[in-house]
Amino acid sequence: MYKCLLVTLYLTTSLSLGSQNPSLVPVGQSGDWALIFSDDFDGQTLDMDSWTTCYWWKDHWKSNSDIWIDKVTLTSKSPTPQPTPEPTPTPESQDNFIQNGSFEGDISPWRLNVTSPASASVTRDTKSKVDGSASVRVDISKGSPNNWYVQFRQNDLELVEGETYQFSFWAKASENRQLQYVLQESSGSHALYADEIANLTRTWEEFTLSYTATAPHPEVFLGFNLAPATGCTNEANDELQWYQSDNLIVADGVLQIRAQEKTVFTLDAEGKGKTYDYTSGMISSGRETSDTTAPIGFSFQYGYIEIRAKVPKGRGLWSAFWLSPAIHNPKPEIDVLEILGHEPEVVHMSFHYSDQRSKETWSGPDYSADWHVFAVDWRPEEIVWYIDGVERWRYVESEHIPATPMYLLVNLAVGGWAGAPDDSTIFPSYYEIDYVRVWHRQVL
Ligand SMILES: [Ca+2]
Ligand SMILES: [Ca+2]
Repeated sequence: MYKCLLVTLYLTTSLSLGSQNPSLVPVGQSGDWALIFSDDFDGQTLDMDSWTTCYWWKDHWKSNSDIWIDKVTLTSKSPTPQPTPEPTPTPESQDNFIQNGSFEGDISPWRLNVTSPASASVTRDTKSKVDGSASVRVDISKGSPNNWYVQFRQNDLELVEGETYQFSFWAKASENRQLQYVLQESSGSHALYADEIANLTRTWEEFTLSYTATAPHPEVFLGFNLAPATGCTNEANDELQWYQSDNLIVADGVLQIRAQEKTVFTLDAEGKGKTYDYTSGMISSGRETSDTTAPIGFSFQYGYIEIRAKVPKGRGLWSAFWLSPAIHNPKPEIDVLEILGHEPEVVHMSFHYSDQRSKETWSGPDYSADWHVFAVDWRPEEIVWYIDGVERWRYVESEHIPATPMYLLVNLAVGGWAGAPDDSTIFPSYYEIDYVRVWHRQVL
């Protein structure tokens, strides 16, 4: 079974090896090696036949769902005193600056803006409503990298300086999820005057925000940002980044994984709204679904795993290269390389099995200053870590050595074990990868 697996892997990956030098061997290692996986990042974009760009548990963050909105009002909380007091009470609806916030009949004052690759449609729903004869339902069929890619809005509002406004609406969703509601400039710099996140459930609930205009705002829209950002993260480590594939840049034979300050809102594993202040990137040769019967990109059992990389320096940046089981168990885990940006001269080498962790560190030069080669030789009886071709740690408790196929992961996390970034951390920062290779030792 194991030999069949290796043969299959060799055949399926040999296509991508192209005209590469067949005599490539691991740095510092002699012997007879078969290259079973290789990516030199020589193309214009990431090779999506070799990699996925999220963890397999990204299923948690599915964003396709329906959202209902009704009874939208924008009122002036502290109306300007009238010179002539009006004896008859004014109906509340006359104070509403929103046209057809009840979604009666024609909803043309409203518009749904959808930017590719997101996909969504809007309809009136006469079956579920808070007031009048209908609500509005937005059916999101595809998420997007940015939270404003599906936006339901009404333009042509004007806010008076010094006035306090109350923005209210009722909403629910087909599953627990969120939306962001905003009062924003509709031209110029698109200044965001006020914004809040609403955590929607399947039950109608009212949401409000109030805003005092600090200046005259002649061109304003009231909007609902409906599509949580696509991507994933690793919540188990309290990491601060949201992984998105636009942070994976391939150019000049190098993959750059970019960490940047960018705010996205999305859902956590429980479906509650959550905002991330950073985005970054990861690549995995594993699945992009939790379904373990689905084919996996590349996994292997035993081999020599090598990366040539230049890690970023800076507090809060956590560069890693590691292996995880193809059967989606959290352990065992082999960490070829972990470097925390505030101590870029320290390489962490770790092996996790059941709830145990064995680790060693190696202090060398500033690994952010130049390219270095990090490798692990995973054999049935031992795991050996190499830095620039020199052995730096050896784990020999053979009863704990993983005997299960594993896949590759390369990622740049923000926060978590590395702690939060501080004012000295530079964004964007880049984790640069020249190549990732895996060899099998030929058995004669
Ligand atoms: Ca209504
Ligand atoms: Ca390269």
